[in-house]
Amino acid sequence: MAYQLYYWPGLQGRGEFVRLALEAAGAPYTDVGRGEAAAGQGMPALLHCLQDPSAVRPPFACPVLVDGKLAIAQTAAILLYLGPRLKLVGASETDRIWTHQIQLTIADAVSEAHNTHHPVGVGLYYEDQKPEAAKVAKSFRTQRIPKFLGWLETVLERNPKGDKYLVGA
Ligand SMILES: N[C@@H](CCC(=O)N[C@@H](CS)C(=O)NCC(=O)O)C(=O)O
Repeated sequence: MAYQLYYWPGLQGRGEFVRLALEAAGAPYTDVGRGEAAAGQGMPALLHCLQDPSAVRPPFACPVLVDGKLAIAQTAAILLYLGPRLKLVGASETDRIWTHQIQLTIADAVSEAHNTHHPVGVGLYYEDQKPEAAKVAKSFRTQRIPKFLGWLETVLERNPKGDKYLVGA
């Protein structure tokens, strides 16, 4: 059965991390938020997924991946689930947990990038926090991006199986 991805239509955002994995593996999936409401998809379906009052384990935010009866939120958790199923990660626990560490670090970078535009409040408009955003953006550019990218370069260089992939061959 095809996977269902629930993510905001019109932006790549964190949904893209899940799309990239599904696309790389050629896995069948429906990008529900980008579908037509008339076909039971689009925004109504997305909002239902996020706000379904009958969900015992409701997601906090999207992306959400649905596989049959299982609904998983949190990008890194979704990729932890998909990795072995799509054969995008090594079979050993060591490889899988290392890959997960890398993904969580990338998620930290994404969060910090988002924070550069919303340093005072996530719920406030960027226009209302421009001076603070400029300060945070400067330290993000000069300190944090180099640290994240430098670490990823090191991971590539130290991969014993070559520098094409972060983990394994
Ligand atoms: N840590 C979560 C963050 C999820 C998240 O912040 N999703 C955004 C879109 S990229 C959202 O819909 N946020 C709504 C909210 O936080 O209220 C993940 O990596 O999936």
